[in-house]
Amino acid sequence: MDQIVSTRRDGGIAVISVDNPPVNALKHAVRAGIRDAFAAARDDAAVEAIILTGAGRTFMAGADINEFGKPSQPPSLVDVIREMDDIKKPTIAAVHGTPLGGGLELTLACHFRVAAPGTRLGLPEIKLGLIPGAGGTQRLPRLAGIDKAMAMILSGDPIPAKDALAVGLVDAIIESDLIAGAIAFARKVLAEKRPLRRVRDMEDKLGEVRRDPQKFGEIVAAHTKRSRGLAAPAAAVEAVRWTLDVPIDEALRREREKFMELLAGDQSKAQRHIFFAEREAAKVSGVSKDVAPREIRRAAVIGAGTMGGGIAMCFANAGIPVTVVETAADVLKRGQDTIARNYKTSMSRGSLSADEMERRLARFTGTTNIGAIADADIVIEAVFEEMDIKKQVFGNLDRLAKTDAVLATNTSYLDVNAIAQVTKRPASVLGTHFFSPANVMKLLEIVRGKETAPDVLATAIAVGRKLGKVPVVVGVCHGFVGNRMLSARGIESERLLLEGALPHEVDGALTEFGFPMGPFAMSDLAGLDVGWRNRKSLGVKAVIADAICEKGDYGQKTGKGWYVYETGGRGGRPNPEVEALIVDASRRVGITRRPIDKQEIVERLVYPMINEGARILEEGIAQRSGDIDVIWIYGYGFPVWRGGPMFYADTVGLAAVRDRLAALAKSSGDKRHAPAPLLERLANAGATFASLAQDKA
Ligand code: 3H9
Repeated sequence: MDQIVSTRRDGGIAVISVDNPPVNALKHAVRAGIRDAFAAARDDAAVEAIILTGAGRTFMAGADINEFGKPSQPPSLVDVIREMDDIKKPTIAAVHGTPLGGGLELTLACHFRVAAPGTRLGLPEIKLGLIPGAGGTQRLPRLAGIDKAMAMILSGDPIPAKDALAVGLVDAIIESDLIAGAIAFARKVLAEKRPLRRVRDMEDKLGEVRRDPQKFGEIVAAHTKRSRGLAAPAAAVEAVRWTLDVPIDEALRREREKFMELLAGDQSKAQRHIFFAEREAAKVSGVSKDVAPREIRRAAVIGAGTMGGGIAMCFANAGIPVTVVETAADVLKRGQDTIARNYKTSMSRGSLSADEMERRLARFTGTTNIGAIADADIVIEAVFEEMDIKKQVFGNLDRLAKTDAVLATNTSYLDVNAIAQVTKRPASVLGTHFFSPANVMKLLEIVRGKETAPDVLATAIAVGRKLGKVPVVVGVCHGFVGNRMLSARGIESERLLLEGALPHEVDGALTEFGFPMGPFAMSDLAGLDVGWRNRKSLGVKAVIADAICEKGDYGQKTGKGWYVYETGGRGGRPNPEVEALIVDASRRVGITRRPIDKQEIVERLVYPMINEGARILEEGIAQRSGDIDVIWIYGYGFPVWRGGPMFYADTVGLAAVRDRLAALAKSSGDKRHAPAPLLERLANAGATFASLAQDKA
């Protein structure tokens, strides 16, 4: 334990090093160790300057999130920082890896900061539903200016060392050995007798906004576009504003108070749950840590349509050369043109440089010869969602791919086992369910077939991460986790219309709940014809949706669907023809329409999803409830501050969810709403979905 924080001396320079793998989180022993080490160096007359650094892969990546919600043990980080602030010898933070959150706040209590190249510095608290709680909202604006600080605090995204240097957050980048460089830097500071300015005393960078208070509003507007429903961004803005007109000690006290308030709130609990759930999702039963993923040097994608093209872009973006195979030259060309257009759009928006675009484009090889997949380490088939076509492609892949290649089918619904069976190597086959647009959406459902080998799964997870996705492993069933739950939500949407709600009311209730859009706006975006074709093939009817399609109105692409879309206008307005259709449909089925409030709408759409989630858990299609939450947050826009559907159910109380579903099953006569046995059991025991994971641990 006593080695967690150690001090070594190099002449008059004390080097304090923190060693708490994996990310040097600032747990109690670390905080106490840093405080003691600084006090000892401060009181040692032979020490002239003090360096703080982190051992292993990173400087301190923040407070220990595992300690949140438990009784705090002194010293707090605020106490440690207060003592560091008063040290009269030069203090220097030497950072590498990811100095984040409380870690970055520690550096702001030093007189100087030096960084290794490749360091990424940030205040990610907002992603946990928090604000920086150890001075970050007061010190970062003083050091880097309000605009930059606000961007960092509100996005939570880290910035590279060179940007940090440009804004004054670090004083030097050390190209050679970090510690040796930091010691040399310290000696220079001593030799030049450089003044020791505390960040808390710096005022110059606040001047511009103080003189022009309107600027503050402009900065806020630029950085708060995506904060609907969230408590932390508003708190962060308020806190940064204190830099302008509240004495720093009072501002620091208030910041701490706000931090504690947010920490105790439901939103932060939900976001912390997702932080851990996302990492847990990478741990898959039957795939131990020592299963080595196969090496992926080259990929191939079959199909250059919307999905295939998007998936191929993911590989090219991640630096992996990719062969795109199509059946005909003109289809291939169309796909390649779309890819090039997408990159050009990113370039014109400034998110991609021309050089980088060229590098990415150079990683593509287009061909109509499927034999070209022979050198690919992973092949992803992304052809039509039709079993026969997919089976045919897999027959070819089996014949042509390398013996150790991973063979993936990109599918939203189909039986991966049936596809694997047409090959002589079902152990190498799995499903990948990318979400559209594949180059943008973060979620990747990885479908484990009954024979998929552990190292094949490990490879898919590793590839997913390399592509910047959040991979979640699921089992085989119709629609896997996400779409199967989405279908459960769909059951009630048309019924709500027949009983008295209108599309914009249903959508409005869900957006108010926190979804980016409701089911009707979503199907207008996807195209109503997609669902219509699917229903026709299954022989099912949706009275109102079918009637809209029969008019030739397919949503946004035809200018009319559930809503009417004016050219150039943003979003749609209610479609009077659809409203007439709905009212007429209610009359025909003999329903007297009634007003339906938002709460009822949300319950009737969200609870059936939770019910289906419970079935999915019980069948083992998802390994844990947190996996389902991650899927819904990254793939379907479930509000992150509600923690995903299963976490949300735990918050509401499973007995209440169960009772509501039972009542719904009775009133609708729809057996699908009958509470799932797992939900019933947990509700009776007064337990939660989260408790299932604890039982397993
Ligand atoms: C804060 O600092 C509040 C202050 O303002 C005020 C305080 C008063 N705590 O992600 P990885 C674990 S709020 C505990 O797979 P990577 C993680 O769970 C905090 N554990 O690696 C995982 O464990 P396991 C602000 C943490 O290389 C393992 O480390 N800081 C913490 O892909 C590896 O993580 C943040 O929000 C933590 N803070 O990414 C930083 N961080 O192996 C959050 C990580 O058992 N962390 N773990 O699953 C990150 O963003 C990434 O983990 C990081 C590494 C970039 C550091």
